Amino acid sequence: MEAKGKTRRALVTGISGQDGAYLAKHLLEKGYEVFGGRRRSATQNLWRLDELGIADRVQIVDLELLEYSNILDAIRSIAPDEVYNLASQSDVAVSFKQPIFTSEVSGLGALRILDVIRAIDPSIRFYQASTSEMFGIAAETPQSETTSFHPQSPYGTAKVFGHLASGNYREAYGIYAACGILFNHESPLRGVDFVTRKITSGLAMIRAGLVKTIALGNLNAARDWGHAADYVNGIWLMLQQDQPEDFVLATGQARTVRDFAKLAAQCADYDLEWSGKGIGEQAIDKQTGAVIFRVDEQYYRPAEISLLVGDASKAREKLKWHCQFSFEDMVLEMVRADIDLLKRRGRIF
Ligand code: NAP
Ligand code: F7E
Repeated sequence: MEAKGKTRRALVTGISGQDGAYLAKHLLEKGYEVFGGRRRSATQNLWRLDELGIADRVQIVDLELLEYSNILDAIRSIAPDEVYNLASQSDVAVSFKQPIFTSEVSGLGALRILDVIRAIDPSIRFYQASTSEMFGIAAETPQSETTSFHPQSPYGTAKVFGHLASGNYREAYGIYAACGILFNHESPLRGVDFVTRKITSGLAMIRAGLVKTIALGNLNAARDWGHAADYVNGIWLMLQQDQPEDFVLATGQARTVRDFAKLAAQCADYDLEWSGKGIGEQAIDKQTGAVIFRVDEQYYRPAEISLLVGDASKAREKLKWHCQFSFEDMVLEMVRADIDLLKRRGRIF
């Protein structure tokens, strides 16, 4: 809902992350005044805003999700119309090593914001970044807004908490809280530890002679991979409805990690020969005999989800949301962007 005669203000937590950057750009294009919440860090980590050319248009504010008083001060001073909670310890593998920290940030962090909104201005609209990881060992395929949750990681369980807390504040206090249950979405701005960017950045580094091989975990895991630039439009649309509701955003198509690696290698002009199974699987460059991909057990997880694929019918019908990028376009863009990034800036980040 647009406040008449007034520039709308949005606070985006997790501004230094992939989605924070794309959403900030989207909101600026919609005419918002954008405030980006960033936790304190000794190093400058706003390179994604630079890459999108918006670094000087986003107002950066201190925002640590572990600190209630910090959230209170930020929201009180900004007086936003909309808060998009994208901040999270979002790495599933890391969540097994840091389960308490992950739950504090990715679970309780959402509740801290909700409670600040309840206390100071319940008319502020709130978006919570929920995830397909909540489905875990899924009760049905594809997964929709009505599929039950069975998470397989501390990250997934923390996100279930944030999701349920948002629903509770919606029902108990009438707060406009909407959760986007987003399936994996990628881009050239994806963190390098996630498998897609690990592959595309790894290929760029192999081409530049900086590394020899990319070691991966479970190549059979299948995910529903979309493009982050498409998904932030869906996120924004969720806060523009008459009533707050939860929505799945997904492409409806699943591919394995191996499928992604094969296509990315093709985009980087490698002709690979795959052989072996399980831990012995590898892919060799037919031209040089060099091992480009191999499997390493250290990247297996204590609990894995073999397949996640989403049904975004509700978002397509109610939000009129749709994807512009195909899977093939996205993989090509990511490979080209990493090759270009290495040339321009001399390193991958
Ligand atoms: P991301 O790139 O990992 O960004 C996470 C952001 O959260 C970073 O800005 C990070 O700051 C910030 N953050 C971490 N801990 C914090 C804390 N204690 N206080 C304040 N900020 C903190 O994640 P993303 O891919 O953009 O995803 C955005 C959101 O959507 C996340 O909540 C994620 O869990 C969720 N999600 C993502 C996907 C996906 O496929 N990308 C799918 C479903 C849901 P630093 O830069 O300082 O680390
Ligand atoms: O793993 C497998 C891995 O780390 C995808 C986050 O944004 O999306 C993301 O979580 C699959 C898994 O993403 C490697 O085991 C194989 O099955 O890229 P990922 P994720 O765990 O799906 C969801 C929706 C979120 O909400 C999260 O925040 O790939 N895999 N080999 C590997 N994964 C990694 N990272 N590294 C490997 O070497």
